[in-house]
Formats: sequence, C-alpha cells, structure tokens
Amino acid sequence: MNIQSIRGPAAAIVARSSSQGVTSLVTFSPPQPEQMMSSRRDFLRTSLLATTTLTLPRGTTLIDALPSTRRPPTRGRVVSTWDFGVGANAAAWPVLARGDSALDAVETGARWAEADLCNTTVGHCGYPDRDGVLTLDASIMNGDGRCGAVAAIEDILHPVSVARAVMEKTPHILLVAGGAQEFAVSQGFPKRPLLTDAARAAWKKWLETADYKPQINVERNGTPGSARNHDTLGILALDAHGTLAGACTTSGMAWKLHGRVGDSPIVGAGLYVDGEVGAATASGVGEEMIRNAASFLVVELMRQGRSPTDACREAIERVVHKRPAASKTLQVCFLAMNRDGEVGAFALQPGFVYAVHDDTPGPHDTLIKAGSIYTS
Ligand code: SD4
Repeated sequence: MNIQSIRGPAAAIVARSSSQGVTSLVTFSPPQPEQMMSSRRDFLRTSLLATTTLTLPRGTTLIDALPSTRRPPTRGRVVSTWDFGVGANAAAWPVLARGDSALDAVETGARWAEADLCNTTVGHCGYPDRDGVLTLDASIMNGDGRCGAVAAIEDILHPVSVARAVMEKTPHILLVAGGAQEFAVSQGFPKRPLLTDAARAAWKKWLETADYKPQINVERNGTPGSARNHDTLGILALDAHGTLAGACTTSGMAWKLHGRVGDSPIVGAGLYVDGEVGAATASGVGEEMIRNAASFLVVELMRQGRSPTDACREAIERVVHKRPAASKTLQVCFLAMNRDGEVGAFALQPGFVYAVHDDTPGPHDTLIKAGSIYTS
C-alpha cells in the first residue's frame, strides 16, 4: 500500500493507492474572498460538492449507482450497517418522515435492533463473554456535540436509550458496568436477565475449545435473516431540519474477556457526529477503531473535503498502514454521511453491506455493497 497525501501550494490533494491500481484526484480550492465572507457552513458545503464532482471513483461501491444516494434528501435520510440496517431504517424512517429529530430516529432504529431481532451480536440475543456474561455497549451523538454512552452494561434491554439518558440527564458522557446499570435502573429501565438459552448453549460449546479468534464477517456467515446474520448496528440520520445524529449498539465481540469494551461506546471510535461536516460509524474489530480514533478520523477527512466514500477508504488505508499484517485477518468497516446527505462506506474485507432509506420511492430494502481494500 502506497498512499500519498500531498498538499501543494495550489492546494491540490492527490491520493494514490498502488494496490488498487487506480488513482483518485481531488482538487480542493482554497476559499475565495467571497467564500470567506460567507459562513463556514456554506464553505464546507461548497467544498464537499466540488469534491464529489471531481473525484474519480476507486475501488468498488454500488452506492453511486443508487439515485437515492445522489439526490439531496428533503425529508431526511437514514443509513444503517449490515443486513439488519434495512429493518432499523424502516423503524427510524417514520420518525424522520413526520419531521421529528435525527436523534429520535437513530434511537428508534437502534432500539428496534436491540429488541426485535434475535441475532448474536446486538442486544439481548447477543453472545456472551468468556465467562458467559452478556455485556452490551452503546452510544448516541447529536450533531451539536452532545453525546452519551454506556459500556459493559448487563441486563438492560435498551443500552442506546440509557446512553441517551446519560447524555440528557447527567453531566457525563460514558457510564460503565455496574454504575451504568444502577443509573439505568434509577431512570426506570427494567433490569432482567437477557442471555438466551441459545447464546448460553453456544458459549458452552465454545468452552470446549475456548479458542478466541475474531472472525471476519461473522455477521454474514449465515443465511440472510438467520440468527447469525447480523453485527453491530451503526445508524446515522439527517433530519428535515438539516440536523445529523448517530447511534451505535452492540454486544461486542463474542467470547471477549470479561470487562472488554469495544469501539461502539467510545465517541470518536465507533461513532462520531459533527453537524457542520458529517457523521461516521464503524463495525468490525473495535480495537482497530479505538487505535485510530476512526470515526473521528472519517469525519475529519470529510471536513478536509473528502467525499464520504473517500473518507471511509482513507481511514481504512490508515488501519492497513498501522498494522499491515493484522489487517489481512480482520474486518473493519466504516459508514459515513455528510451534512448534505451524501453517503459512502468502505471496508477492509469484502462483505460489508449497508442500507439507505429516504423519501425517494425506493426500494429501501436494497443492501449496498461497500468497496474493500482486500478482494478475497
Ligand atoms: C466491537 N465493533 O465491540 C464491535 C463489534 C463489531 O463486527 O462490530 N463486530 O468491537
């Protein structure tokens, strides 16, 4: 991988990826006097649009072929990770369609995934840690910088709503483990055992070998719709008022060490939203996201003028650059949306899919394949 980022006097950014064999040329014009007099927001919008027009596509992404991702949304847009992103979007969309906030929409979508699906990587059907304990991580963030999160919380069905309560009712951002649970109970969240018989049985089977190795695309190893078919839900929304928000919810890596916390509840790693720029969320081996402050990185790359797809790809390239050998054995995926509603994604390995829902006629159950650094 040979990646160069050059900022010359003419402020031209050239990115090359020799492994892709394709060159992306993005010109980024410095603000003109009239732009400097306009608001920063207008300048960002201008830069993003210019970048979109001038970027030559690299890698594989089907999203550019979808009209729904090209048209500026009028009543908002919601995007979510993996196959169950379709269901999460379907739950979140009515919230946006009636003019309610992006924050309400992402919480609604995340709650749907936490409660209504029996999958092994989110919510109450999640696989437990090595000690047989199911611990959940979640975060939520609004475009104005407000955010909340819970990590390693047990026996609470809706960690995303507890995360929102942390954001709205405390001076803090992140509560963990017993403290998070006590807070949840104090806020009226019911406490009840969540570990299912199926998850307990899977854990007991795992104990026979106790071999721990994160699997690539565990979320898509089963038949679509099956219990093994899903992973961390990352959901990003832009509402009709132009506000962005995001949420991320997971049971984390199955068979993790007790007390291990992934990227999903770490603001800047598994989720980041800046209303002036865009939003990003991540899925895959969370340690890589934390190491690279990855969702923050994706948003910062969009701030510098990258399209969402280019920002996700460059962040993935950073993951590779940092740990080239390890990157071949892991999955890391990013999904991003800028403040104009443009959507993009990229992953280390093939297999990452996401879903988009907005006020275009649809269909909205189409899964969109993200491009990837490695091809097999
Ligand atoms: C974690 N990022 O806890 C989550 C899990 C995940 O694919 O997304 N796995 O590391």
